[in-house]
Amino acid sequence: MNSEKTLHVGSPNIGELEAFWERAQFIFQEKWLTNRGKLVQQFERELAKFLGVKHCISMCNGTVALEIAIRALSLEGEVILPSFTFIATAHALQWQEITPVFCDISPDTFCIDPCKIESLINPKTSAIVGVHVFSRPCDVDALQRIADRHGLKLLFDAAHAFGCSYGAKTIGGFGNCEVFSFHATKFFNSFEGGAVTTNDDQLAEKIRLMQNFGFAGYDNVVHIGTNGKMTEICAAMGLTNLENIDSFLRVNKRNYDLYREKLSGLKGLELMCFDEAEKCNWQYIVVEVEETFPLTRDKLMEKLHRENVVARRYFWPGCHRMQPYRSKMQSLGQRLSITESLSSRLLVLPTGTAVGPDDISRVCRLIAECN
Ligand code: T4K
Repeated sequence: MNSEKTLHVGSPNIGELEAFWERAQFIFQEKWLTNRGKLVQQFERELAKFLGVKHCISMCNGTVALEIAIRALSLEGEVILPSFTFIATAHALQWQEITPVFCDISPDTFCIDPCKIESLINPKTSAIVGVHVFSRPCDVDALQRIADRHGLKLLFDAAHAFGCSYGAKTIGGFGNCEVFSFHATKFFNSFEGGAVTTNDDQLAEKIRLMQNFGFAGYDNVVHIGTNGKMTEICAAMGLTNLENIDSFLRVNKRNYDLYREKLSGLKGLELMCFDEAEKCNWQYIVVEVEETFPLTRDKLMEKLHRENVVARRYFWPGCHRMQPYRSKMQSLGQRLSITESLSSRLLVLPTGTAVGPDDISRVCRLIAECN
């Protein structure tokens, strides 16, 4: 067994623990653990400010945030989304008996390809869900134009894009609403957590009610709802990590630059690039393993795993080839060629504050040995 330190893709970014312990003490002093406590309220205010959006409604996780947003927008029938995403995006729709209609992605952004959407629209279509994959934004303007032309709702899954921008505007205020995940593995985490952000007052009000069983006051239920609440300890973690966001960013950028330097010149291996004019969280180190590389992507991953480098092949094989959705796609006879090709060639490498320069040298040395 290899004794070298295990390196993970999703090792959490954790801020100053002193500040976290202080907040934890405050929670126990107040004896207020959940149900819109003071820390959750502060968390929502600070996040809305950070994201430059009017409303931020915190949630227990990103999946429930998606489910509530979908419900609050009254989506039904069919919804168009990329297959190249974490399975939660598709499940959040199917869970509510809405049919996910998978669309191919653009090879330039790895996000839903606006040119391929309109042929999928029919009278049953109620919305488009764009996913800002690996910190890079969707073509928001093109998606909005299509949504407007066909009278469709537009929702963004922004789980990967906290602190990123589109057209120099921070992601969070686009479409009807955007949904974040603050899972441990995300750039910005609150252990588990999520949020829906929007500039629409009425939608925000509805989402807030739905997140807390529809309660408006102690005994007054005015809406159907569920339990999507964030706890105080999660807000404590979120507030602490928000204070440390700049240092997370610095480490991620340093790591990205090191990977770029050490992987440059390797034949058949392409590091995913970012638009330097946009804000980016640099949380994803994604390499494309081309046919000219001596190992296949899967063989390279196996080699790295044997050496305790837990690289991940997100989002292989694509939601449309996962068991719950596969048979439906087969019956439609549809293929998503870019999704299928990219998902068989992309590999995500470890980064984040738990990964230092020596670790990156080790990962790159292992990759270079194959070349
Ligand atoms: N939309 C998108 C586009 C998403 O990517 C996600 C979640 C969602 C929606 C849903 O949001 P949430 O409901 O999760 O808030 C992980 C995460 O669990 C998931 O949150 C994330 N996307 C997805 C991309 O990655 P897995 O099944 O790959 O997790 P797991 O346990 O294999 O962990 C990933 C790596 O992180 C491992 O190598 C171990 C490491 N790790 C993990 C945890 C939890 C750590 O080092 N420390 C930790 O505490 O899904």
